[in-house]
Amino acid sequence: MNVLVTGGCGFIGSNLVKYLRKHRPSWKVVNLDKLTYAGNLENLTDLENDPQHVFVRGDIGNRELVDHVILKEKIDAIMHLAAESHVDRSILGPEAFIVANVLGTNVLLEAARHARLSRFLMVSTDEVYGSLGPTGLFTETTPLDPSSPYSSSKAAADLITLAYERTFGLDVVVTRCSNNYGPYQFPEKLIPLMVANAINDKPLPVYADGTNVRDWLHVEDHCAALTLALEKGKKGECYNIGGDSERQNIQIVKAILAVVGKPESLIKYVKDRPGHDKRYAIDASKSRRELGWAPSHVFEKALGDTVKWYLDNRPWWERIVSGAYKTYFDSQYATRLKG
Ligand code: NAD
Ligand code: TDX
Repeated sequence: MNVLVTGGCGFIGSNLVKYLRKHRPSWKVVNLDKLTYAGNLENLTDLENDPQHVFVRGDIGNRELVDHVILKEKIDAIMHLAAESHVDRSILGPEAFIVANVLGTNVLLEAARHARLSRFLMVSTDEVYGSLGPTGLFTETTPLDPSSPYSSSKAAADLITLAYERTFGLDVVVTRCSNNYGPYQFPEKLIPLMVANAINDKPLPVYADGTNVRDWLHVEDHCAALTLALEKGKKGECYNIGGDSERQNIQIVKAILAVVGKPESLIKYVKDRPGHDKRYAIDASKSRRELGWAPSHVFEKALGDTVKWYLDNRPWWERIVSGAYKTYFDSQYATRLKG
C-alpha cells in the first residue's frame, strides 16, 4: 500500500507518519507538506534514512504537483491532515483557513477522483458540531453547527468530501476527533503553551473562567483510529473519535503546574475567545463497534508523560517560542493579558 499523508510534518501528521512506519512497515508513506509555521521536518528526524518515507515539500492547493506525486509514487489512498489548525489564528485572519482547508481539500478530492484512488480519508474535527451544554454527546448524526472560521472551514471540507462520494462515487471516509495531546504539538495550543509558560514563569492565560470543557485524546490513540478508519471504515461514513476524558481547561492548567512544580499564582484569567465553544464531548461507540478501536491511554498518566516530554525536549519548543515566531507569541500575550 502506498499512502499519501498530507500535513505529515505537523503535530498529528508527524505522529501518524511514525505510527504507520512502525505499525504498517510494508507501506510506503509519502508526506506532502508545505512547511507552514506549524510544519517542522525536525519532527521526523527518526525517519531521515528510511526509504519507505518520502517527503515532498508542496502545497495541497497545487493540482499539478498533487497529480505528479500521485502518479510518480503510485499512490493508492490519501490520509488528509494538512490544514490551518488554530482557532485563535482563524479569528485573526480567516482567509488562509478558507484557502488551505476548503480549496486545498477540493484540489485533493479532484486529484483523487481523476486518479481513481481506492480511498480518501478526511481528518475532520468534533468542532464541526459546535458547542454542547452541560450534558449530552456528539454523535455522527448531530447537525453541523460550527462557531469559528476554523471550524466552519473544516465543516465545509468535511461536507464537500461526503458530496464526492454521493456525486462521483469516490470512496471517502470522514473522521471527527476531539482535542489531541502528546509530543510535537505546536506551542500555541493549550497544553504545550501552558507548559512552556509555566517553565518560563510567564503568566498562563486562561480564557474566561476556565470552565470550558474539552475531551482529550492522546495522539497515538488518534493515529490508531485513523489507520483503522482507512482500512475498515465504510465508504461514505463518518466516525467520531474521542478519548473519554472530559476536563475543564482550568483542571488541565492546574495539573500542568503541579507536574512542572510551579505555583497557581501564575494563572491569569483573560478575556474570552470570541465564539468560544463551551463544551465538547464525544460518543465514539460507532468507531468502537465498526473499527474495533478503543483509546488505550489513561489521561492523567499520559498528560504527565506529555508534560515530561516538553520538559525533556526544551530546544524543540524554545526555538519556536523565542525564534522566528517570537513576535506572534509576544503580541498574543500582550493582547490577552490586556483583557
Ligand atoms: P498542525 O497545525 O500541527 O499541522 C498542520 C500541517 O499541515 C503542518 O505541517 C503544515 O505545514 C501543513 N499544511 C498547512 N497548510 C498546508 C498546505 N496548504 N499544503 C500542504 N501542507 C499544509 O495541525 P494538527 O494539530 O496536526 O492537525 C492536523 C489535522 O487534524 C488538521 O486537519 C486539523 O484540523 C485536524 N484536527 C486536529 C485536532 C487537534 O487537536 N490538534 C483535533 C481535531 C482535528
Ligand atoms: O491560551 C489559551 N487559553 C485558553 O484558555 C489557549 C490557546 C486556549 N485556551 C482554551 C480554549 C479552549 O477552550 O483551551 C481550550 C483548548 O484550546 P486550543 O488548544 O486552542 O484548542 P481548541 O480551540 O479546542 O481546538 C483544538 O481542538 C480541535 C485544535 O486546535 C483544533 O485543530 C481541533 O480541531
